[in-house]
Amino acid sequence: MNRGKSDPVQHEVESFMQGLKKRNPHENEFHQAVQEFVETVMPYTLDHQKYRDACILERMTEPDRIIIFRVSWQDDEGNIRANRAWRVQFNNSIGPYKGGLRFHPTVTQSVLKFLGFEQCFKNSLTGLPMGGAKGGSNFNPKGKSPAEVMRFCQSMMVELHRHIGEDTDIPAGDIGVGAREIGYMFGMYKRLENRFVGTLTGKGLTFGGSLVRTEATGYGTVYFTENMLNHVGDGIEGKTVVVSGSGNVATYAAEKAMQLGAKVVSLSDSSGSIYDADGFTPDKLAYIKELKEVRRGRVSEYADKYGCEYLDGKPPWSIKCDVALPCATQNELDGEHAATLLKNGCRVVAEGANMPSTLDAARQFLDAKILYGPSKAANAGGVAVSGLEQSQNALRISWSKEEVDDRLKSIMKSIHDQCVRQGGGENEHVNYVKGANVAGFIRVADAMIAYGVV
Ligand code: NDP
Ligand code: 2IT
Repeated sequence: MNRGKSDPVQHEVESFMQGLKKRNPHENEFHQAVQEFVETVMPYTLDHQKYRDACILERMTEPDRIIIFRVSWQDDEGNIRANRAWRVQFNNSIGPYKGGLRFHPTVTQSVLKFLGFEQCFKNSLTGLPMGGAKGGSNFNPKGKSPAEVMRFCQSMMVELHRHIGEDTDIPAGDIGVGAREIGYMFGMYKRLENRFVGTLTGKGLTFGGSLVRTEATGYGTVYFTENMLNHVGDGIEGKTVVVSGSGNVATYAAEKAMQLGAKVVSLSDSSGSIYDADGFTPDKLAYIKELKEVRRGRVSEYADKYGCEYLDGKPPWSIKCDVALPCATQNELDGEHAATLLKNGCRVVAEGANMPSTLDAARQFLDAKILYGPSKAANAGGVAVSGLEQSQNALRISWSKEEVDDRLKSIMKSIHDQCVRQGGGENEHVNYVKGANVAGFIRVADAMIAYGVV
């Protein structure tokens, strides 16, 4: 990063990106994810000729396949509706395809390709045998009745079921897809296949779900944050934490940070942010979970009820904090937000969401040498426990909460240590972006080389 024009690495990155943009026009999110990746991995491949000889970066940025299909369904008034859905099966070199499904009006092929691409390296970092995939639809669940959501999920599965399987591709949740939607989709999958197998993860506890999967992404992000702080002789206890989002990842990140003694002062949704200077309590957090998950309301209702500050239409990055945990969506934190966070003394950023920081924001965090945990590493806890759910399903057993939580902690520690190995030395400042990208890359790339030209 920040290299001059004459730098051979910069030259390689630019010419690689030129080709990628030409092959994938208008896919800005995909370009962004690949740019961030190749900036750190290109130098490694220049030092290790075998990856260049095998054309690994060119092959790795081309998905194995993309399935695109129509989902027709009927709303409560009897109107016929049609949405578009995708499954991007990106790379299965180290295990069956694995990754979430997102239901949101902003879903496009570019968004799902960036998510599927990053998933390959995130899954690799977990050390579990999982390839990378992502899917979803531009269906907007907001304002839909439960019956409409059910009909959409069932119609989606009527097509999706032929492309997935417990040893082929195992979807899970993401934005707009939680326990309710996984239940509807698994019910239709089981009916169509007449088999009870763990082809989806994030299932309910009575039908093959794993304890701690619901909490795993948010908890994992905070375990990773604690690992980064411990590495420099510090800890999250007593720190002021700002969290964005108020969905699955955000609420459990807030919960774990509070359990470890931090003061969490904000959460947000797509309409605005709440700033509770006193900090949340378990009761206040329970109110937010019920508000967002059951009543599907807005966080502004919290501000009304508890009389705290509400930042209408704004993200929470202007709030003074030690630790920022972006847990809502991609590009929610731009260069201006990053400058404000740094100016206000924020020294730790860990990404619960996927690619929440723009390239400009990420560069500022790297230049300022703060503890910056990128999404591939920091939010891998969710898919890691999905992998553990698959193992439990295959063995037809269920592990206890403690057993799963201990495994989650040790996976997050191992991801942290891989980042330290590849992104710095024991006593140096760690570049976690470089560490996560290179460590994730090596496992996938070496498997691809072992297979020859396929
Ligand atoms: P949820 O649907 O549970 O919650 C999403 C939250 O983000 C909501 O508060 C939503 O607000 C907010 N949000 C969504 N889109 C926008 C937007 N365009 N602008 C501002 N806020 C927005 O999703 P999750 O918590 O599961 O996912 C959050 C992030 O974490 C995503 O980036 C996802 O890819 C990532 N992630 C999720 C994992 C999982 O296991 N679920 C695993 C790893 C990463 P509103 O209510 O207004 O829509
Ligand atoms: O982005 C992600 O890692 C997820 N949405 C979770 C994927 C999974 O398969 O559990």
